[in-house]
Amino acid sequence: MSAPGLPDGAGPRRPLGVAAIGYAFMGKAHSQAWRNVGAYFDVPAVEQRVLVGRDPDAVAEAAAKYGWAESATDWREVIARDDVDIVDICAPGWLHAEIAIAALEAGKHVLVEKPLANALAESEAMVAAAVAARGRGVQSMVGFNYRRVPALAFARKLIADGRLGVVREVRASYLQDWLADSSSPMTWRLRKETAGSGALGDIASHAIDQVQYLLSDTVTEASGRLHTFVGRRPGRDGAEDVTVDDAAWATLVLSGGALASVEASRVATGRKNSLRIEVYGSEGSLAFDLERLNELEFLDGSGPVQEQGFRRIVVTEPEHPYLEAWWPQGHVIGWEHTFTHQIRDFLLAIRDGNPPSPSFEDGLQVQRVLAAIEESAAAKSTTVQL
Ligand code: SOE
Repeated sequence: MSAPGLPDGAGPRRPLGVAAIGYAFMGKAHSQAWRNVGAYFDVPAVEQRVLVGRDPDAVAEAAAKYGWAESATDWREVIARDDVDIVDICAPGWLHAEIAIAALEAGKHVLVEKPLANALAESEAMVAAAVAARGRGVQSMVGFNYRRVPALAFARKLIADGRLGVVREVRASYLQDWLADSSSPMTWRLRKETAGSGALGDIASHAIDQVQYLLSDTVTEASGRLHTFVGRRPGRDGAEDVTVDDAAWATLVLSGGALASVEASRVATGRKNSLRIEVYGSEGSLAFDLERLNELEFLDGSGPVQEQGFRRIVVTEPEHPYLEAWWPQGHVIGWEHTFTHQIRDFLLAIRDGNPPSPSFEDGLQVQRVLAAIEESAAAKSTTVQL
């Protein structure tokens, strides 16, 4: 029998065994993707073998609900199992490095939720483990799922095809309001030791990844500002200090000469999940908002000027990225589909023996930008070269 998930050798493949670590919001989102991917896309067969979490009863309940054959509480035992080929890490960021490195060393393909880790040194160690594992045919990927929004994948193609000419400016903002209420309680996402940072690592990371992804370019300079508006929130034993930012702003310079502004907030009252991206080029422009994820605004500057203007493309045609697998043309998809697309691409990369994208190196590059913004914010008004 050939190795699971690797290109065919002598015999038939067995399904790839998957373990997911974490069963909260992201574990739930990834679980539905593992459950659905084979029904819609032509990918290697997978089996949802085991879901891992700390609370035995809660993880058993989640496993039964989300389609996992079993549950477990010890991730170390799980990554040692011969019937586990893929480890999907949906646990909070402070656990990413330890689990990912151990899983890669055990020869398991690894998908890890964004951001890659909470600290730069951890991310560097993860990249070293990923590079060593890649040499043994073991793949790794970081889950920036918005790369798999069809409209954004299509936007990248339009930019790569030169339809915007030379890209000069990008405005990227990711605004949410789930922390706008000052009485919202503490969570692990508001403590530096568990989350690393606030809006910066949680959602500015998506915006920064998009800027680099859409332009196929790299940030080389950053200056930034971080702010916490609600310094104390109700905790288990009374009011507790919030130790991360509520909002983050940055200006970035890309190696190709474009400038980008990035703004992220989890206290932007009224904005629910608005990842908004505008790209301005010498010959055209694009605009996208995640709250309307099936749409892309495109201005094609090649026609007569009196006929120009942004037009709304409804990105629901089978010719658009990922969409031929879903519904007849014109039928919209949702946020959860991006995770299914992500797993589709991960499985095809494993099947073909190709490194998936975004790689841990791409994740590290985002971490470098986050660290530069933090450094600049701490120094108040310094521009940091990457
Ligand atoms: C919370 O802000 C959050 O769930 C992020 O952690 C996700 O990455 C983002 O996709 C949606 O918002």
